[in-house]
Amino acid sequence: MSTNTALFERAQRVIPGGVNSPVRAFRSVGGTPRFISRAQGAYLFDAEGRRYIDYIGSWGPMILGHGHPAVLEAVQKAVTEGFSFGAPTEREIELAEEILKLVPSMQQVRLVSSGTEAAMSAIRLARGATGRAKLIKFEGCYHGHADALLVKAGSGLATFGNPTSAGVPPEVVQHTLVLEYNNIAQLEESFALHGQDIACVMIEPIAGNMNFVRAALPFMQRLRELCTEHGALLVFDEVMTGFRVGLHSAQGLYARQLPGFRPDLSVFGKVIGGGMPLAAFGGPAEIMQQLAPVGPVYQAGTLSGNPVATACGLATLREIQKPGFFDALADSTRRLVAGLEQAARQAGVAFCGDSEGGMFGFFFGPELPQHYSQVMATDKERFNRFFHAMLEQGIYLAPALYEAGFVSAAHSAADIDATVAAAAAALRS
Ligand code: KE4
Repeated sequence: MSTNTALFERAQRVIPGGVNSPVRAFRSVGGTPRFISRAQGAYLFDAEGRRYIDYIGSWGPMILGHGHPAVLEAVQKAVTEGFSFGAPTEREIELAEEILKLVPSMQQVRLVSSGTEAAMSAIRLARGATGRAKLIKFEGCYHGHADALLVKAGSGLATFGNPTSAGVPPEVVQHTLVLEYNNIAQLEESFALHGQDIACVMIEPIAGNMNFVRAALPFMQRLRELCTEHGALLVFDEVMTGFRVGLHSAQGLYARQLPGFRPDLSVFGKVIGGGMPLAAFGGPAEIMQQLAPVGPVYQAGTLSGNPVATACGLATLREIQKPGFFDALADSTRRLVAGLEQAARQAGVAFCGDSEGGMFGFFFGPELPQHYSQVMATDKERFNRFFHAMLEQGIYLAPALYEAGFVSAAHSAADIDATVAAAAAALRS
């Protein structure tokens, strides 16, 4: 049996950083990543045979838990029928119809293979549909690694972003403006300066890439108004929140509080693939018809709508629609956060948390951050100590203070209680 350390050393010889996605390398928290050999229900098992209660859930997709029988059965049947055809299938129609049934802001949807691809394509579509070039995103929000989105705030609102990654030429991000999340004044000023040139505003409605930060209602309402006033498209990046924070995603939460509220375009991923490579973007038919082969905006993908991935996603979406699914999941997640907060209070540690549906976050600080700089001002050193103390007790949390956590339907009350007990011990250390 190889140890995690041996596997990590071997991996680093053939894969950059030993991982195929940076956050998995534990660089933010330090230490050796766990190489997972299998998973079942709420649990991961690493190469050394250790069991962990899983609060990553593959960064969101595994809302049912690992190895759900209905999903397994659907995928096993699909693979016997064929892995990929490069031709349309009925199941792509079924999945599209299922997604549109649950997302009334969309009349058509295009399936792709990753959240990055979906977000990148949504921006190209917004630019094509409006004939404009500029886009607004918010500091701390992550929409995948397309060049135009790897950008940090410029110096002041009049200036556009600077690349956050090597290999992205400045001219590629010259049309991207980065604002502070929840900052209405900056929204007003940016639209006053650039309103007629803005193709879209892309936002994580609950920012899971800042751990867990909600867009405040007045902010979201003003954002919707300004986009409408200036003819810019409001794009909800629901790759993480989609079918995770509720059956009707984050946009359903805002529509309940702001009657008639809807984004213009939406991006989905993670849960809709159930753990297989599948993502999507969609919106009103008049906008979606701008996409090839009907319209002038090109977008394509060899494995888009892959028959095995659509089987996995469809089985997952059918399960989460069962009566009481999200009530039970939300209760479980709320109990977890309340337990962690209670443990922190008893330990005299500044700590706060929040959750929506099966997604949660927590911070070592006195109050919930409203934007990126407040998130980064929380106690990172304390977070990292807590992360490792929990990992040692068999609790696998997100290995970075800016990442969200995820509970599945497979997490039992005993799992939640065990996690809270481990936190009490970890917070005393
Ligand atoms: P992917 O290309 O990784 O499928 O999706 C990109 C993406 C887009 N939009 C949002 C809101 C996202 O959260 C993501 C990806 N999320 C990260 C977790 N923060 C995936 C984990 C990783 O990068 O390995």
